[in-house]
Amino acid sequence: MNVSEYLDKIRQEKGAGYFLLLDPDRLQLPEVVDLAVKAAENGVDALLVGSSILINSGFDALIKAVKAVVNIPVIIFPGSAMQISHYADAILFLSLISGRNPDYLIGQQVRSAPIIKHINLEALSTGYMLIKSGNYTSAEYMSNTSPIPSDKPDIARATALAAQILGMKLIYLEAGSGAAQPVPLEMVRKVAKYVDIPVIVGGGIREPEAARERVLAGASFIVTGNFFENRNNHHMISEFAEAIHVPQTKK
Ligand code: 1GP
Repeated sequence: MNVSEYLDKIRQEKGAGYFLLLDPDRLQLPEVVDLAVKAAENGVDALLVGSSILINSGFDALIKAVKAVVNIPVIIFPGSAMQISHYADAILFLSLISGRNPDYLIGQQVRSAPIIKHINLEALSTGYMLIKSGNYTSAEYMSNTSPIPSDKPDIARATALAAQILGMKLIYLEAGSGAAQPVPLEMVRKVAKYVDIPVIVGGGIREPEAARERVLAGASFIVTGNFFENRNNHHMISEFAEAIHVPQTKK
């Protein structure tokens, strides 16, 4: 079973899936490995690995180390074409469709596509949409793009639909790591209702309730990152997993 099939299975069996983001720039290798093990033991369905800059070297070594200790898929969530590793199970092949910077719409993809083919890495075509969250985020700065205003769900759903028609397989609604506010429920609801492809929601989710509300609004996958960079919060991983795994009958 490839990662795409695994993700479909998670949605069917659990209603929605839980992704935990490991940022190599924010945690040291032993901390990453420790968090990965706890995530896998406490209901996380897949690990995302990536960073908006990637200051720390050793991307390959980090993914190899994580793969050695977990059985759940490790999926690259790249900040740029430089973040590719053959140790990963798949990569979110992102196009930043909320922005109008050609480098992040197609330039980085042209650079990375031949490498992805060469190492035979599964690529999950993803329409990546930055949503204004209140504060100025790293993703916004690094991509040199404007996010979609959080009170403009119609722009968001039209953008997501365009991605679907272009053949993308996933939508990622992103408020940005450490966002002051997560993507608003109304926007999640309108986008999820308008497209047929699964919607990932991340950025600024710090409470299980906020995660569950977004699943009930139609999100198929929830991402948390920042919150678990604090070791004191690790005991809450299972609470998030329970909140996110809402069987279809309860939706
Ligand atoms: C960021 O969506 C992810 O790209 C996760 O965001 O770090 O705010 O949880 P947080």
